[in-house]
Amino acid sequence: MGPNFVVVRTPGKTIDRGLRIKDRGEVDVDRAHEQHEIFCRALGEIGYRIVVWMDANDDLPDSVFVEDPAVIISETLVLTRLTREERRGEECELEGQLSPYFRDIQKIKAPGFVEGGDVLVTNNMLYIGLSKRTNLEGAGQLARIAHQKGYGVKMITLPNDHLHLKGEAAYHPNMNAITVTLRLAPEFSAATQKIIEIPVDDGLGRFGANCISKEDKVITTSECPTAVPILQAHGFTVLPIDLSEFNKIDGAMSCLCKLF
Ligand code: CIR
Repeated sequence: MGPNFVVVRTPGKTIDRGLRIKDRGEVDVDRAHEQHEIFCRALGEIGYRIVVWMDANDDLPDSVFVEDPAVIISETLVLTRLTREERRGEECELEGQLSPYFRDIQKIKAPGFVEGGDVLVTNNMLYIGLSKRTNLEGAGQLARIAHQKGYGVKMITLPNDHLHLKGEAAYHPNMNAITVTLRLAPEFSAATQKIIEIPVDDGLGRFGANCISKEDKVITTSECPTAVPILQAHGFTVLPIDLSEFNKIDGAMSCLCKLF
């Protein structure tokens, strides 16, 4: 149950020029590369197989965040439409790499915008964040595709200060659980999965609910130590890693890969 494969992309030398909502300090490019390698190793350690490892593209500083140009709903690959001009082009590159794995490929069309980071896909629902990056038109197109595949849809309007829905939530198929920040937990009150609430604040720990699991093993961000005992109490074996350089440009852990 749940995905086995992963696509990742090496960060470019221009990763320090990544978009950010607020200044959280300079990105150390070498450190970002080291952290990315550790992250990819951790994915392997918990049981994922990296089947696509894309080369860096220095012309697209945020292209390491392969989560955003696509949404995967079971056997369907939906190529999204990224809001920021600086990121346009990432969709085509990801399409070239991922389309051999999918028979059903769909696209979000103008004037719709969707970013994969706003879409939490569970076994029966799509939770779609309405944000500065995902508009109602794009979310509506995605909802129609999801309904055709038998999924329910819930749209969640995000607070202005947060980039994407998935920065605050993650789905854990094998544990039938969703980790979510305290402030967004009420949005998941009708979920059929167990809800694991993670307290975070805008400083350290803001991506504490965004973690990646396989079976009972979970990779968490070391910036949120409070998540560790909570996850352990729910039966997870926790592997914290440091992603500070990506966090500075608003990247949470799940942004760095696409699971399928
Ligand atoms: C951006 O602003 O687009 C990037 N600096 C961060 C993207 C993070 N992606 C994600 O949360 N899925």
